[in-house]
Amino acid sequence: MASGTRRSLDWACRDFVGTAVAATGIAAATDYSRIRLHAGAGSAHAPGGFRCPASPHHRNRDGKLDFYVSNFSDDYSVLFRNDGNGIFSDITVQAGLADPNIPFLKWGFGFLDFDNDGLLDLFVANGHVFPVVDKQNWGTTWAERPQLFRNLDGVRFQEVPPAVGSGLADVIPARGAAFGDLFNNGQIDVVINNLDSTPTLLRNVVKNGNHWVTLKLIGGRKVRGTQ
Ligand SMILES: [Ca+2]
Ligand SMILES: [Ca+2]
Ligand SMILES: [Ca+2]
Repeated sequence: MASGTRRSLDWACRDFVGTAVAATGIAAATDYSRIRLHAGAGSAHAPGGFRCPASPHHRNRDGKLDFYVSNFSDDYSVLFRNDGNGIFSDITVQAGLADPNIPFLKWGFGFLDFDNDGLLDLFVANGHVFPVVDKQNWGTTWAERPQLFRNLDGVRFQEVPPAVGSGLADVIPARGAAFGDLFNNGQIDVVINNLDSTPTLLRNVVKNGNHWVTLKLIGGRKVRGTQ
């Protein structure tokens, strides 16, 4: 893991080729060289006390939780691959995630399988902190569109084009995002919280014939695997 301080907004652990659960924190400045793993506790720590659960119950394809950190504008967010033994490699460029998000100020994000193909995709909520950027020629804006990156093969991502009239084309002052299957139709939707304005609900309307399974858990807390 390379050292150096960057202005980071959000970070999370996730096996981006699997189905693990992530937790996020907010960091004003992250020195990546100081992020450290506590293998015994099954968690990772970043400066400022942010903790990322890495429960062994979260099954994934290689069993190793990877890191993603969202950064300020004029910088790209970073995807770290967990190589094991406490070694993380910056694979952002290799994954195709560097150039597309440099102009944006990235906040909340999440790995979700929006097209139900078994590969976790990446959604990022964007929005600048300085309204004055709209009066400058800095190549960025106060309100920004969110970004969705399709996971092509477990290694590379490709941005989904923001079709005119779709939620991906809306420019909003986003600060965070939450994910879940609203309407219980097997497709993950997104709710974005915006600064000084109403939230944005992005309904997933992808139709590709892929399938899903919904489980209804029953029983009390003593039932193994339901807690
Ligand atoms: Ca992994
Ligand atoms: Ca997918
Ligand atoms: Ca849904």
